Amino acid sequence: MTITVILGAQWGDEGKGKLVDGQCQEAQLCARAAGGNNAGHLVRLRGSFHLLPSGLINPTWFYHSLNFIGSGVVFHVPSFFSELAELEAKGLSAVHDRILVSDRVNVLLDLHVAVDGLEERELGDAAIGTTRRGIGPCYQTSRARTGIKMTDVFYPDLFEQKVRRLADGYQKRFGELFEYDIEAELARFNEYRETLPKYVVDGVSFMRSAQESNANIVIEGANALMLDADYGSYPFVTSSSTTLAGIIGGLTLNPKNITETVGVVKAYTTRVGAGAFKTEDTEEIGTKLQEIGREWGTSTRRRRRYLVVVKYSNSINYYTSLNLTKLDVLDTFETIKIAIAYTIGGEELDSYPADLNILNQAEVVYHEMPGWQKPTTNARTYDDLPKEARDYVEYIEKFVGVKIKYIGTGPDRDAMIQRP
Ligand code: 2SA
Ligand code: MG
Repeated sequence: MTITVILGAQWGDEGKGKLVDGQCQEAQLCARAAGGNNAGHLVRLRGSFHLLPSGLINPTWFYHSLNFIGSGVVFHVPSFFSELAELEAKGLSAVHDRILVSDRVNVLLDLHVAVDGLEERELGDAAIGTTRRGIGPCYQTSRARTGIKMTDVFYPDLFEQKVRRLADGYQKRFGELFEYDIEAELARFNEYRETLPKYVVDGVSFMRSAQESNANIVIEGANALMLDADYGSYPFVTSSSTTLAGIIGGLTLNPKNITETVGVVKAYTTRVGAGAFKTEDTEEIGTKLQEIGREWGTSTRRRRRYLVVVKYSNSINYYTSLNLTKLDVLDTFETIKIAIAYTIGGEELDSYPADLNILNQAEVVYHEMPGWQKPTTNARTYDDLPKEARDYVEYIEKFVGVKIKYIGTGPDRDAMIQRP
């Protein structure tokens, strides 16, 4: 049995999907632990999916594998069904038989989606830049103990009472701005009450059996460490726990069973949404990274610095290995500039600071390395890489103190170097 946990080590969009995809080929179970339909994978089949685990989406050749949405996830039922329908429309069969959902998930209502937009609006200039999918409000009601759990759905009166209570509260808070069709939502759940049971299982028992059954399990982290509600660049974070701890809790894993925790690190850094980004590069280099790196998201911001963040993220997740992605994006750069420390008045900060004001004052210390200026696209073995590229890889390994086991060298599924 193996459990491989795959986590984004920066602000998301590191390209976790490819590793998850590869690892799933040997797995019997692919699971998600936290977050909701704000996670994302853009796949070969040319769809974009946000809630379903990748094991269900990508491969056409491991129909035998099961997929599981764990208790820590906030679960938007319409997205669940529409993503399943989209997969079927693309010709994937048996998707309905290969996906299960924990009975302990919090149900993300359209009510939460409405509130997400209003809260962002309320924040004005200080808006978080959320995905507006209701993630924050759903985790809020969960922690306020007023949320809707999956089990509530099956008690129509209780369900209605809880939804009405929530809606009344938001109506008071937002007045006319709160545009929410409660009757339509309640009516949809009359349908879901019939269609959902097939997928819902006791999440704790399910994970216990899975771990006792000798299965190979791949766990797909959602979002990334720097978006973690406690350790990320607060308040510009998501509302879930995106750490290894969130994975263990969201899925009830026996920590001793975890065989590998892979941190996925992009060869350069980007983020979407708001938040302190002092050395963001909007000039030539940033633009070039964005173009070559196919960072198409209109709101994607790009930067070069990152090693301080990766080291910090390793102090939280204790990766057993790293996956460096999109190395080929750096192929044409003359020099590679890596942020290795923050200083204030010449004194080095220990780590990524909790206080973003301190971060704003800090100066960034860069380490410069010569670029390789040769194509690495489609390199398949470590020795295929130019010496300068290997030096870069080894510099990161030494700095972070974790082995880079996987190196992504292009968009193709097999454009990945795996080191022993
Ligand atoms: P939210 O909606 O409350 O979770 O937003 C809060 C902050 O978290 C950021 N955020 C993300 N940033 C990058 N990628 C995200 N998800 C997908 C991905 C994107 C997709 O992993 O690729 O589905 O295409 C993601 N989710 C949340 C957001 O920008 C806010 O800063
Ligand atoms: Mg994305």
